Amino acid sequence: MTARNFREYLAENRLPTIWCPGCGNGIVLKAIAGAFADLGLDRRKTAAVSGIGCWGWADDYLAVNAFHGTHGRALAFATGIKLANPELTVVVLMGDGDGATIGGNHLIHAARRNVDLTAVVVNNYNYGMTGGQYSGTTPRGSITSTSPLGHVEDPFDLCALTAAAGAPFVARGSVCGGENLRALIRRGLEHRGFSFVEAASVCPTHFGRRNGLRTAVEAFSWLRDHSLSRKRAAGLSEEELHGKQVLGVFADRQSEDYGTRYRKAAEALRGEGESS
Ligand SMILES: Cc1ncc(C[n+]2csc(CCOP(=O)(O)OP(=O)(O)O)c2C)c(N)n1
Ligand code: SF4
Repeated sequence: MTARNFREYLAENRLPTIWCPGCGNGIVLKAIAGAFADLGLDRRKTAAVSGIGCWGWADDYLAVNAFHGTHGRALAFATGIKLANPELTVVVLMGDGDGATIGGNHLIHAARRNVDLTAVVVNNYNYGMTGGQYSGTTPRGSITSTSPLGHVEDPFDLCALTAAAGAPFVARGSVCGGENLRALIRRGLEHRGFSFVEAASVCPTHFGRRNGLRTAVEAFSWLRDHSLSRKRAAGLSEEELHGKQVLGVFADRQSEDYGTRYRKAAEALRGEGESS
């Protein structure tokens, strides 16, 4: 494996992106291209599968095979793509609305099945593309276009959710630490089985603006001030951790992936057929 330059994995002819100035998406895009480069992935054997949303546009900017599916269904398409062509490295790009709200059921079942995919969910705490409605990860008390009085629900902790559903590799990084995010995505890609990497991010245009963060710099500062490492989080009470993003690796274990088990079962059946 030869490390390459991250630019080789960017479709530079499509830049600049359509994303708002100050959006966190660009940092995650660079982290993914960087992780591909670190592993020297063959672009013809790499596929990016996305759903719908601002982040769902990301596959357009990656110089690898791409499939742009429907909202909430990226993991279903990605599962089919990986099973049909196990040689592919498949990365699945979803927002928190896409991957964890409308697509929440696909997320927990992909984790449980342990399909060999790397899911990168950009969590910007709202539906960016459609005007900033609340999603399954919007923090309690936040103002969104559909919670003008302050959101009354508690959010999913996506890492706890996917780890509990059985994902063998689970991690959370942040757009305030692009290099760390790159390393987590690289580890996810290297891990055989379902890897879930959450990128805590910012949507200054909707979530930021409605919550008193007047500029992208203020939105990034908010995220930085509300994030802490697992080490620092250890020992803090639930109340102290309320509204905080805990960054780190939450699961890292080996478990035979779905495709391998499926192929073994099919081969065993074929063997029985030949001997009878
Ligand atoms: C089945 C379906 N329902 C709703 C929509 C409208 N829609 C498009 S993008 C989106 C939300 C995207 O939010 P998220 O996944 O968090 O991504 P972001 O835009 O924040 O990156 C919605 C509701 C759709 N395209 N298809
Ligand atoms: S609306 Fe939000 S998520 Fe979408 S591009 Fe703009 S800042 Fe990014």
